[in-house]
Amino acid sequence: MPKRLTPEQVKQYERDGYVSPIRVMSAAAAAELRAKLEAFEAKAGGPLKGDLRHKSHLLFAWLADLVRLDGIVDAIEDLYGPDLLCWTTNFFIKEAANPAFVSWHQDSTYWGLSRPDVVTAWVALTPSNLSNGAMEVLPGSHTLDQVPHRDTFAKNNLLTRGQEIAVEVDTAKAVALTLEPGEMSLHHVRLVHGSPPNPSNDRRIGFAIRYIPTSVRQIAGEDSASLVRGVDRFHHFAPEPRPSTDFDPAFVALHKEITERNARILYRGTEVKSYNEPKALAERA
Ligand SMILES: O=C(O)CCC(=O)C(=O)O
Repeated sequence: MPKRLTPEQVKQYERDGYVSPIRVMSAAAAAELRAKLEAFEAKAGGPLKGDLRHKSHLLFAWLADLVRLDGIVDAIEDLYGPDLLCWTTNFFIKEAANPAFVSWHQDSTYWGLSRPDVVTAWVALTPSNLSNGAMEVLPGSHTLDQVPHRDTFAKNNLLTRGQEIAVEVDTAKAVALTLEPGEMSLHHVRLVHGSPPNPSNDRRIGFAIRYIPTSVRQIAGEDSASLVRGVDRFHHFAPEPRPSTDFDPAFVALHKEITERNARILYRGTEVKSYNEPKALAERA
């Protein structure tokens, strides 16, 4: 018996490559998380940038809690079993009235993971809908193998390399995953997805948490991950500690080291060496 998903939702994930929406916290709790992010941004003098958007659960204790939230991890366990790592996290923030977008892509393209047993929990901290650039998916496209992508490094593309699918996709079949604050969608690493810009007068904030079973390996370099449930009998990833306060200096140093190593995997074969380089920042600004 699944812990969090219904048997129909498990079947839907297998058939369509996604499940949405799933409530994981109240709207008020999501608003509190948004307030914590924006309190940090107010102090920092602007939107979260560069490497701070990646593996942010190693910097903010409240995100370390979020990646371990039972309401999320129980659903992941229903799909991939009891031994689970959070491989990475990424903020997808679209500012109000901003051209930032996400091109059609498969997540698996540059991640270097040994098998496509990887699921993203995309947690909405604001509404995400047709008026502010909600994520759209092509149902069933996760059953495709890895398809070719081309790197565009387009300025307003929120993806690391501005990568886009280099084959025809039938966007007429796309489904928008509309979410209220405190809801999440789940999507498979091979599912073709993307999202248009946000023309609305408020930000659209999503926090993408990438989970893998402990048996998955990294084949493109050294890597680390956070055990969020069960036991790691494989030790394919260096274990990451859990911060108990925000911006603990030891964690700031560790996060820098880990995101630099991570960027070397994601940007391999290009000139870019870090999320903080001008080329990488241009895409994320
Ligand atoms: O936030 C978006 O609109 C797209 C997110 C995405 O591509 C992902 O989570 O893999």
